Formats: sequence, structure tokens, C-alpha cells
Amino acid sequence: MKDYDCVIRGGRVATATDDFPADVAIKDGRIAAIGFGLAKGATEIDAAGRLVLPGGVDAHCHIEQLSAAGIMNADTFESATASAAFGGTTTVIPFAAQHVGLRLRTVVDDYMALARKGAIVDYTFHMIVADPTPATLAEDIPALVREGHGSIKLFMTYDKLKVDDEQLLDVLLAARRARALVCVHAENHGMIAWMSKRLLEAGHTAPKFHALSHPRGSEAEAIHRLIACAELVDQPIMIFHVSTAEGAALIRDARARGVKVFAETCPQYLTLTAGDLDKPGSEGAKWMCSPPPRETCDQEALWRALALGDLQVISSDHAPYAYDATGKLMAGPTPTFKQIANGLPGIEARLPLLFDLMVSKGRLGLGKFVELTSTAPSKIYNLHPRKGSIAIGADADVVLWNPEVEVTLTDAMMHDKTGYTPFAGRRVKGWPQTVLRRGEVIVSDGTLRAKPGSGQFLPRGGGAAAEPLSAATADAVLAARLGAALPWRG
Ligand code: DUC
Ligand code: ZN
Ligand code: ZN
Repeated sequence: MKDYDCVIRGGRVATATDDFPADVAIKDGRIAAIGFGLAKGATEIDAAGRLVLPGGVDAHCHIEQLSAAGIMNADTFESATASAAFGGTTTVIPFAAQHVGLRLRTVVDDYMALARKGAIVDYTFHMIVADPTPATLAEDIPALVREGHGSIKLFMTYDKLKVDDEQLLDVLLAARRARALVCVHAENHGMIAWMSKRLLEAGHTAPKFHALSHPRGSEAEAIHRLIACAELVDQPIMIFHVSTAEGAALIRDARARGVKVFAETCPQYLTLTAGDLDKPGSEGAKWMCSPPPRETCDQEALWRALALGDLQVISSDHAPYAYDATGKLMAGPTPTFKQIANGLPGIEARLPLLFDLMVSKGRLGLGKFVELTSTAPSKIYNLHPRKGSIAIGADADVVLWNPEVEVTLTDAMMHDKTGYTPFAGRRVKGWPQTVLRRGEVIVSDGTLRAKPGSGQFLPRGGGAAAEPLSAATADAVLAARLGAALPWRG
């Protein structure tokens, strides 16, 4: 019998911190040895000329999710996770999305069943809380976190999903007690509704006006308010899809004050602008996401924030809506921007786009690429050390990148079911050619080799990221002086 199930030989291994030539041996789905002269494996993979990187962790993607407006994602767990695998991602964190009136426990059970049937890569969930009833807060959140659902997502906008400030505080407190991380879509609902109404009244209905209807200040205002609420109850938060320079600056200030705030951006905010929505007819709908792409100066500010560590993660926010009557054009061929589902596909393009920008073009470099797309999300979401690195004992989620090959992205080459990519036409250098998940080759030679349902659920608590600071804030000191009860303590 061979010592190892598989040995990947002759490649250059890179982690968030190191970059060195080595062979990688795999046994029982885990990395068993890293070095030279390793014994032969039952299978051998020649990695000469390849970079050997940990599989990507996409910590924000919408899969098989029904929107509050009743529009279904184009992807199933099978198609989205196949697409993820082709793009070098081996772990995903999609959503179990509660709508008002639904019991959170039932919602989570339903999404777990869908993933169990279809997922090809490993997965865990964020629980979207849209209806923070006493049962949700006092029963479902604590029990579900104990069962391995260690993060919650809240919306500050969208008619049927948004929580008001009191509900936001209620959920932050429930999460604090359960030790779950709270992720938030932070945009000011009133500003968006007000702008949308006036734009539509003036006849400005085309997709490009979506960008104007989400003023940049709506993000900054909501981030500011969110951070103030999180600080009040001393609850760690993750701010999703930061799109503006002002938003990034607020996060920097809060972190400098010692508030426990994590933040994410997405490839669309680093590569697209509001101008991309300006297309003939309804075509711009394919570039419509919320928050919208901004300006090139925002892209520069986001890159700086990533370099400085103010933003720690780059996720896809894959939200696939087909460009037809089942998705973007559900309200007809010429919908107003307000009738178009928000979201764009990106689960497959995320890593090739970022590899090209960060490694091939040299922006921040290879270590930071691995950190932002794999290691940091796995640490923040408590999947480390199992995921997010090439290390002994870690799951053998390994991607062999060809750093030399050049590819032009097209709609047809994507494996998700959206039917288009907003990144079509971009030429990227570097491609994830061979993908292993727990030691099994799931993509090679452009072919998917794993079965739907072979992805595993990754139970996790909130972990270190969700631990409150328990700092003596000025509010807490005053409350103690007054002998007041401290709802946010203990
Ligand atoms: N905006 C969201 O709030 N969710 C899904 C995708 C998007 O663009
Ligand atoms: Zn969002
Ligand atoms: Zn999203």
C-alpha cells in the first residue's frame, strides 16, 4: 500500500504568508506532508510550472435563493457550485434566507436539504433574518448557532427584508448572546426609496438610473449607523460589499477606535463603474447590483483599504438572475430599474479576475490574493485551519494555477445558469486548471469530475471573530455609575 493517496509534485506552493517550491502529499482527504522526496502516492499529479494554492473560499454568494420579490436565482446548488469549482473555489457560504412570516428553523432545514442534494463543493450558511420575532431571537438563533450556523445576515434596505434600528439592535444582542457574527447589507432605505420615486416620476427609468437611486451617501450613512449600533451592544460585525471610498473610510476609523468591524468588497466594485449600466435598452440590467458599481476613484480607495487591512475579504456576491422573464425581465422586456432584480453572477470569475489583477498585473501580489480570497474568509468565518491554507492537517482543497495562460472571459464559458457574465470581454492571465476538494480531483482538463451532493456541510460556531471585545465603553461606564441594568453585557 502506498503511503499517500496522492502527491502533487514540482509546483510552487503559496499561502497567505509563504511562497516556496514543494511537493504536497494527501492522505484521507487531508494534507499529510509538504516537502521534497516524499514517498510515492497512489496517484501523482505533475505540477511543474504551476502555482499550488489553497482552494478559494467564497464567503458571500446567493444560491437557489428566492428573493423577497418572488424571483428565483438562476442557479441550483449543483450549477452554482460546479461554477465555483471551475473558478477555483472549493468552499462557499450562501444564505438560508428567511422571509417575513417564516420560521428560521424551517428555512435553514430547507436550504440544508437543497445543498445536501446538489452541492459539489463544501458549504456552510449565513442565516438571513428578516423577521426578528421573539421566537427567532430567543429560540431559533441560539439553537441554530449551536448546531453550526455561526453567522447571521441582516438587510438595512429592501422593502420586505429590512430591519429598523430597534430590530437591528435586537438581533445584534441575540447574536452577542449566541456568539454569532452579524453580517450586514448597509444602505439607507429611505434615501434609496426617495431617490427612486423622484427618478421614476421624472421618467428616468432605464437601468443606468439604478446607480443614481443608490446615492453614495446612502452607504456611508448606513455604515455609520450600523457601527454605532454594533458599538452600543459590543457585537462584532461584518459589513458586506463595501462600494465607496466614504464607506471604507468609516470602517477604517471604527477599527482604529478599536471597534470589532470586519468588511468585504467584491470584484464588481474593483472592476466596474456606474458607467457600465449605461447600455442600450434594458441590457444594463446585467450590471445592476446593490450597492451599484461606483467610480474609478472608489476602486482606488477600495484597493487601498484592502492593502491596509481595513477590508479583509473579497467575495463574489454571486446573485444570478437570468436575462429573461424568469429573472431580470420578469416585469417585461422594458422594466423600470425598480422592477429589475438586483444582483450579478460572479462565483466563477471571482478568482481569475483577481488573480489577473493581483498576481499577473502585480497589484498587492500573490500572498495578499490568497489571503483575501481564501485564508481571511476561512479565519473570519471560523473554518480555519480546516480550510484556507496549504498546511499539514488541513483539508486538501488545492488549486493548481497555470500563471501563464491567457483567457478572454465570455458568457458561454461560464458554468452557472445565468447565461451571461458582466465581465465578458475581459482578458485575464492565469487560470485554475486543476481543482482538488478534500483530495479528490473535481475539475481537470476543463471537465467536472464530482457528483452533485458530494460537497459537505461545514458546521461552525461564530469563533474568535464573533467574540465580543467586552471593552468598557463610555456608555457602559455611565450605566455602571447609574447602577442601570446592562442589556448588552453578559
Ligand atoms: N444585492 C443584494 O442586496 N443582494 C444580492 C445581490 C445584490 O446585488
Ligand atoms: Zn447585500
Ligand atoms: Zn448579497
